[in-house]
Amino acid sequence: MMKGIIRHSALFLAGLLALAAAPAMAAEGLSAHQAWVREAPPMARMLAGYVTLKNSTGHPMKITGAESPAFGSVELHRSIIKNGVAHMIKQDHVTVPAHGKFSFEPGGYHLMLMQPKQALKAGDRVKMTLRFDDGRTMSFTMPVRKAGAGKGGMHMQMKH
Ligand SMILES: [Cu+2]
Repeated sequence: MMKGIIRHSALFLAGLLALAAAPAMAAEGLSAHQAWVREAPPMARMLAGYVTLKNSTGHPMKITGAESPAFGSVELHRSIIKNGVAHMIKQDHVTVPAHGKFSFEPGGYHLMLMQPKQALKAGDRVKMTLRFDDGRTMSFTMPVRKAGAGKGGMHMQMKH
């Protein structure tokens, strides 16, 4: 009896470890890549998060919202330049095309992370959950990084 319980626990633990090690996947056929949150000054009321979503299915997937335990609220935003001025426009939804990808990336779409519950610095990790129009969700972890710390220039984001 005891032996059986121990074996069961070990299997359960192995399952948890496998889950933790697996690439972020949910709403089957969708995967999250290169997720990160841009580090901001400690008093910042808003941060931006980025991630590329790949859809390996034959149908589009519509994201209608997002939430994170690290923030009071999360919105889908798009940055545009209009008459030489940068604006951010809230999006009701964004769509990951069938057999395609959608990127939240600097200068374009981003996850607007509002009312941080505590100051975040490079090296911290936050959990993000995306909601889809069919009621499914997808969760993944976003590490906090300094802008420009990764590959690819972020020079256009810098202020001189
Ligand atoms: Cu924004």
